Amino acid sequence: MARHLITSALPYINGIKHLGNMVGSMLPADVYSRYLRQRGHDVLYICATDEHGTPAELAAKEQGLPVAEFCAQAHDAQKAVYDGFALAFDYFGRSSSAENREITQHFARKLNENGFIEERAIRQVYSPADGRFLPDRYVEGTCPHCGYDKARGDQCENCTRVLDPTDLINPRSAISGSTDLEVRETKHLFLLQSKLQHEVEQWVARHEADWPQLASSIARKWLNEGLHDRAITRDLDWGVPVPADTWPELAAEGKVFYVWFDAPIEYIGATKEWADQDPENRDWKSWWYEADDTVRYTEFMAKDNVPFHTVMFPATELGVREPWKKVDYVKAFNWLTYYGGKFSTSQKRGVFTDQALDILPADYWRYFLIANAPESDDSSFTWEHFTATVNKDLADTLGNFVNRVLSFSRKRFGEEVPAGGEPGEAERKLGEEIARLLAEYEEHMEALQFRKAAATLRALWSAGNSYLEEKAPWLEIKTDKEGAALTLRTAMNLIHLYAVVSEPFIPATAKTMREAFSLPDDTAVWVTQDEAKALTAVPAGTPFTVPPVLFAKLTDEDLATYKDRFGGESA
Ligand code: B3M
Ligand code: ZN
Repeated sequence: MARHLITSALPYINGIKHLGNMVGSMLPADVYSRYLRQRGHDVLYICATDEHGTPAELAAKEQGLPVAEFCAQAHDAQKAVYDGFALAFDYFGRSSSAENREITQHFARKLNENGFIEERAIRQVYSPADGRFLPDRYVEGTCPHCGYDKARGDQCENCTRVLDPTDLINPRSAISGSTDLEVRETKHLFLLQSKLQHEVEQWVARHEADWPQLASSIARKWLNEGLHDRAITRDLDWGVPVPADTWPELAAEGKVFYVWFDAPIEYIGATKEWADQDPENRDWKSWWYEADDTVRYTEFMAKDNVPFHTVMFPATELGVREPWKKVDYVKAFNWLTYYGGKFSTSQKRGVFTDQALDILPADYWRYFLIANAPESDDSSFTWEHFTATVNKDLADTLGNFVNRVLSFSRKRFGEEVPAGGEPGEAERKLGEEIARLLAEYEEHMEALQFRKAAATLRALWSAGNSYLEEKAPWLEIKTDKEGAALTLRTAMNLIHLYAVVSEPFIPATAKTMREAFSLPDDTAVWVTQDEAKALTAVPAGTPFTVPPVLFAKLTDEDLATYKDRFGGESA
């Protein structure tokens, strides 16, 4: 048994996330966490809302709310959606917490003591019309690299390059739209990443062979371009304040840390929040500080976040010169597109997570998204693909199997699992096949190959269908009642096995399947190879009920409605 620390990229507070965000971070982290818990590991899955920075201030402004109030509401709104998706976080925190403030300030003091922070006077965009400095997203303009005309001062959404507001061509204020901008001098703290380049390189070199190629290639690219010293403070009202004991002048000017400085620290902060909420979790530090080899730390994120997690946050952690746990495995994702185009929060294109749950229960989305996760490449969401997958895999292959077997058995044998004769060649073959697929499924899950795992899960469901077609109990019963009973008992055991092993993907449906059987003591958390071969966990005589249809078949009319509501093509 190992201890698994798992984090998924912290969703920005500025709005409800779309399906692309969900599939690239929180959902696969949840599937993985659930799987590891079922396999008996000690898992701590931590996430939080990322609440600082200009996106939060701008979103609050748009809603006419004070930032703190906006964030509190937006946090609850996001949390409700994640509950709806059945994301089983151990804790879902807030980067604006007191815990994060404390740890972020501690990190900054330590970096300073160790010579990795320097105060520098820099030139910043100032807007006389707005009466303030305009950091990051407060400035918009044309990207100097790709020419995209809605680039923001911190990063170009189009080419993903990290920018400085003064880089933008034709800059304008995102608050007032004013183009009357000037550049003024002001003091900020710089993290001297260039001094840490060598150490980060060595650290990456020790780990990259284990990482997926997408993560290591991005880390390499950043290291090859060289680590630059970066301003880690901003002129904003909302953020972790620069500690006055160390930088009295900057603190008096109201400077706060840059959101990307405190956001990854919130992985630690949220763990402390978790501990502060419940005295039973007091050992929080053992996950992070001087953590021994039994703690394996896995991070989930989309590819635009990879540089921050493979290079910059490790640089921060290294520079602190304290034994904070660093990531072991970086699971990075490409983009999920909407009909080949971009999902876009700012342009409201695609399907948002709250809308998705309005349409259909979480399990439909969880399965479809993971089965089509953009792992080795971008993948495209289309309503055609979604409805076809739901109908084929969920409604036919799994749902129909479950209902057919249980209803037929009830009709012919009553409300208890029938006994039937001794298993024969068909059952032996089936058991072998199920055991083989289960081993394959475990292998893919352990390798964090989610698409392959989903495909194998589907193959497990299919194997049940093939068995049923081969034995055809509805014909068998006419000549060999005992044989039909055996077939049905075996099929019911498959249903129970599906309930156990499908749980990471479709937890609600898994629960329904499991609860169809009144087993006196159903504590099975996983299925061993021997159990998979035997298929006898549900013995004859077990009372059962027939659950309502597990997955509704989506009609052409449904498809037309979805396309009509969300647009069937990318813009
Ligand atoms: N909030 C960016 C994003 O949501 C950022 C991730 C922070 S992870 C520490 O894509
Ligand atoms: Zn660009």
